[in-house]
Amino acid sequence: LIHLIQSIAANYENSWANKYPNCGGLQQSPINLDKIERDDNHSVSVRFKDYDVVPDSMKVENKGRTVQVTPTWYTTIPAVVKDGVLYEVQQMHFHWVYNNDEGSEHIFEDRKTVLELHIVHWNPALGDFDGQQGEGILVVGLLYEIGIDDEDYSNFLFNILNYAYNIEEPKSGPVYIKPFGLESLFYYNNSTKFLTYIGSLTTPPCSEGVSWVVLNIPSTVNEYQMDLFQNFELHDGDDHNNRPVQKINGRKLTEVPR
Ligand code: 1SD
Ligand code: ZN
Repeated sequence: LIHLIQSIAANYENSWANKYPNCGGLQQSPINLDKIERDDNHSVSVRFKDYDVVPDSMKVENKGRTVQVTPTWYTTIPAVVKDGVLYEVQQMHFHWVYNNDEGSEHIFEDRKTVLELHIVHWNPALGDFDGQQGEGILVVGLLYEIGIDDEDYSNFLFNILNYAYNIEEPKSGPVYIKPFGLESLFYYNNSTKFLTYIGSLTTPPCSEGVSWVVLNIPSTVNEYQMDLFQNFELHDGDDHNNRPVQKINGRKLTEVPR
């Protein structure tokens, strides 16, 4: 029985396409960012707007499939402007695994890193966000690798993980944490480029038309923080919440200087 449960957990993403046809589509995420052809003929502009505005509240929940942080701003909502289109921050969440160091979703420079943060944005001109629309969603992806510098202890992950023990169970929370401006996510990150391509949500219904903006250099998480992530339990005893890389099918990536 244990084997059966383990194999169901290990294969949970394989059957998505039966129920959610998009998951078998041609523009899926994540991908191996090394293998996608660079498009040098077109340029893309990416600008972060009001990322320094501190939220009025910040809620953290174990959603069963991930740990999600939902900030609320009463007045100014931070956004990403891509090619003149505004996408406002909705929530952020993480992807990781329990048994090894390959918890990220995207592959870059030949490897998966230990953790990947997604900051999900929505274009409000298209109506209300229901979390499932592909077109109109922009996700900023930030990879984390294990690092040992002291700075780690002052970074935002520490804020989020401070109350981790309250939300270890799947579908638990929320806890409210001390709000921080999202700009601080990038304080110790030396990325020089944004890697942009069109893909999908990495969870069902895998809607396509999602704009991905991935930073080209990982941030760091320390072992202690990563242990706290690995104490969060996922639903159905899942041992990971990261999807394998998907076929590129002729898509191209545009590099944008940061
Ligand atoms: O996995 C998340 C999912 O939880 C939800 O946040 C969705 C947006 O509504 O986005 C996907 S993902 O593609 O950002 N991983
Ligand atoms: Zn995600």
